[in-house]
Amino acid sequence: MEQVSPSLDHVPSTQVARVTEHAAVAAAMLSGRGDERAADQAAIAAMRAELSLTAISGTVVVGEGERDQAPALYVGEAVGAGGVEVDIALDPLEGTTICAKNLPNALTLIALAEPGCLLKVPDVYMEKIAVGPGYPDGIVSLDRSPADNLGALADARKVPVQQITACILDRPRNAGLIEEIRSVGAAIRLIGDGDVAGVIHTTDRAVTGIDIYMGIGGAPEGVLAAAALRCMGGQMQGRLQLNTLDKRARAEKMGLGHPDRIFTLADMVAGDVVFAATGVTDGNLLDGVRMHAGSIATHSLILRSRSRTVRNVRTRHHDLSRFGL
Ligand code: VTB
Repeated sequence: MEQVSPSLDHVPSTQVARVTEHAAVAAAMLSGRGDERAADQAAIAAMRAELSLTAISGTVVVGEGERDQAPALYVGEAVGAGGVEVDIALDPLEGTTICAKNLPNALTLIALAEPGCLLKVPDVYMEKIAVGPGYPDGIVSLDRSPADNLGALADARKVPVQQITACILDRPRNAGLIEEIRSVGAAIRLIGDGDVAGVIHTTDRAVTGIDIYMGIGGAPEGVLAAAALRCMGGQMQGRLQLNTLDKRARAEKMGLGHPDRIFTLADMVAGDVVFAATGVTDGNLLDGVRMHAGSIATHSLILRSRSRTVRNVRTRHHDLSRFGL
């Protein structure tokens, strides 16, 4: 019989789901407590513990930071119990502030890809533009003005631009963009944090009301968002914000090419990828963790690019010892 080498296909979705579920429960136990650091640390520890039981030989390529700044899940860290070789992008708690304040859309995130298939980015900002599936290729681009991009989207949807809603991080660095979008008459959903959720929300505008994600957020979050879009369909571009000599030098050392280079979705994530997200707090697409007497409920999205499988997984956990309870 032909020998089939183990691949990402052999990593069960449930095993990947457990990683984000465990981190979500740990974070949720501290949500609304006003302590971002405690929630983040709990999520990191839980994700790391669950990864250590997962049958993979993983390398973190997008993680909690460089080895000297992050004690756990740092870039380059080897994780897993041994098995299929994968590169990993993760964010044990995307939206530490929203979790601490118990606001919508805090998530735990992980993406597993074939080795070499995730873009290694420094921890800098990235200008992003993303739309969901169903539009002609190249409908939006960072090369074009916001007005042109919104106009193209409105034309494709056969609606006036006033019916387009862009999701943007509420930051002074995005103020110019916000003004420009408002001047053409489109609506804006301003979010305090959590732009991976913002990008994912473009994939289901009927539910979320978001047509397009725009503006400057974190580069690691850009790669994670690209992993989700690769599985769900959609288009995305990113441009690193290398506004200091030090950042330029770091990017050059990482072989990222010209500082103004636009990265396409395919540049950010290639090959097969498995993506998992679990809701920590309630959100537009995922419910947050619910604690019940004797059980805990979680809601996750598990995606696989090769098969375009979209799993919406609601889980009741009765073995609470797994979460240290
Ligand atoms: C960005 C964004 C994230 O934090 O990294 C942001 O991509 C940080 O921006 O989704 P500031 O430095 O301006 O706070 C998030 O919103 C949450 O991690």
